[in-house]
Amino acid sequence: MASEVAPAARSGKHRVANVIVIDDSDAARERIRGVLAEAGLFEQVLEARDGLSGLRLILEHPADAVICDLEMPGLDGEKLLRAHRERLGAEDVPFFLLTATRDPDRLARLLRAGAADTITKPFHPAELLARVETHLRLRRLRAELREKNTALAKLSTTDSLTGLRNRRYVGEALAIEILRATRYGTPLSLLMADVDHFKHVNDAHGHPAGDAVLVFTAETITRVLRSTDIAGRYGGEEFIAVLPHTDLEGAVVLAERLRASLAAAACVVAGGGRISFTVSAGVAQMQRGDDASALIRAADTALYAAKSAGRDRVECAAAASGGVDRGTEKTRPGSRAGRNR
Ligand code: GH3
Ligand code: MG
Ligand code: MG
Ligand code: MG
Repeated sequence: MASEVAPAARSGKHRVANVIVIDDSDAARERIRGVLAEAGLFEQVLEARDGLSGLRLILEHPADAVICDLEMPGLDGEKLLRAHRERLGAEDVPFFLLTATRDPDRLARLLRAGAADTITKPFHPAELLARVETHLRLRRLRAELREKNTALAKLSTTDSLTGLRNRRYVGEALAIEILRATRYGTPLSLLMADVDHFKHVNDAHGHPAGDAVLVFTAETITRVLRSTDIAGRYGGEEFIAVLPHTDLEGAVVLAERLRASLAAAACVVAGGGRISFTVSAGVAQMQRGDDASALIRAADTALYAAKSAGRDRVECAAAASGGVDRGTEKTRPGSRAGRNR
């Protein structure tokens, strides 16, 4: 049994989708419907005249509020309340119980069971509305709070210029991926890339053009990497990517693809100018016993080797022999650089 509430509903300030009204008294339901329609709180009123069809409504229709009679033959309001509490996604939906009882213990039990409020029968329209509105307002505020928290969490883990993850996020993700790789014995690699002579880009084309190059680099990184890789801006013109399930060889292929892609492309900046630039990259594979900073250090050493060897190239930290030493190996014409620990 469903009834559209119109046209009074259209005037509601904060209308939400629907409310379920369950009462074995036709007169009571009619009165509630009238009060709700007058206030225009809901788009739709779904009604049930007994506990069983009320239960079906509760389980089948996601509601924004439930107003339910406590005393009904068969399934009473308390049983429906408990069923509603268990419905997935209903945790935040206010459930009101209408009751003639004044027994404080009973009322307390209903509130403890999760009722948003109890409303004494025979109810006064203004009181019913005030209680319902209060809980709808609280629900709306909670939803806003959740949204703001999500936005804040995103903000606090995102680099505002490039939209990539920031250093803090990647650092934490790396620590988790190291634990995972250690636990499951899967390879894990880390890539560090740095724009070559970036200071010159800023000097020659201006800071906004430099920013555009950073955004362009970030977009290329996102395109080249797998969706399971975790890429971030490490600082200034330095980028980092955590590569789960990737050994050194795979990481070199990826880094080389990134390097070649950027070397071949040009970044178009405001005014139509095109800026060609290159990056150097260092990659390292996690060795037994590596923590996040050891792995970052290894990739950074390889990056430094790529810079010393002339830039626009990829270098990798050599796999450790016996877990003691890890040098770097060239992948394009370049130099060897050692890393001892
Ligand atoms: P190398 O090839 O050795 O990496 O030289 P480089 O010029 O790229 O490196 P250097 O560390 O000397 O300079 C990095 C420059 O990056 C200096 C700094 O002003 C610039 N920079 C850092 N963050 C930003 C940013 O957000 N936007 C812009 N446009 N420039 C930035
Ligand atoms: Mg009744
Ligand atoms: Mg640089
Ligand atoms: Mg740098």
